[in-house]
Amino acid sequence: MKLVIAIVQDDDASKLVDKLMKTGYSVTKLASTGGFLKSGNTTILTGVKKEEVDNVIKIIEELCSSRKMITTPPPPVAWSSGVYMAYPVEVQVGGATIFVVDINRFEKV
Ligand code: 2BA
Repeated sequence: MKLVIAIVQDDDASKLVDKLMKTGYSVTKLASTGGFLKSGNTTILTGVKKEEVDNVIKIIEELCSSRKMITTPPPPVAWSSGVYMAYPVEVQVGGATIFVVDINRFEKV
């Protein structure tokens, strides 16, 4: 069994969860925050059989779009008394960042 962890944009999360559920996969949706943009994204967890992983990734690819965002990165949490110059930057936020990890043991009690 494998755990597919997908970090997706909030705008794509609902339709992705709906599609995964309709296809028969169990899903957990977590509110998460990207370290760079410090803005919300969504992390989807789905535990599936090894042979289902490619299908899950295909569904994610179909429903999650890459978008350009122009943003001003926030200042570091702790910065000295120097002047902070904030420049807008354009970043390409991926459709999804996906990790597939082995599950050693899966129990429902
Ligand atoms: P964030 O960390 O908020 O990053 C949002 C986007 O900002 C990234 O899109 C990337 O295009 C850009 N970016 C990130 N760090 C940067 C940096 N140091 N300098 C310039 N641009 C930078 P994605 O790569 O598609 O990542 C989207 C979200 O997926 C990330 O949000 C983060 O929450 C997660 N993520 C991506 N790679 C990860 C990893 N290796 N481990 C854990 N989470 C990851």
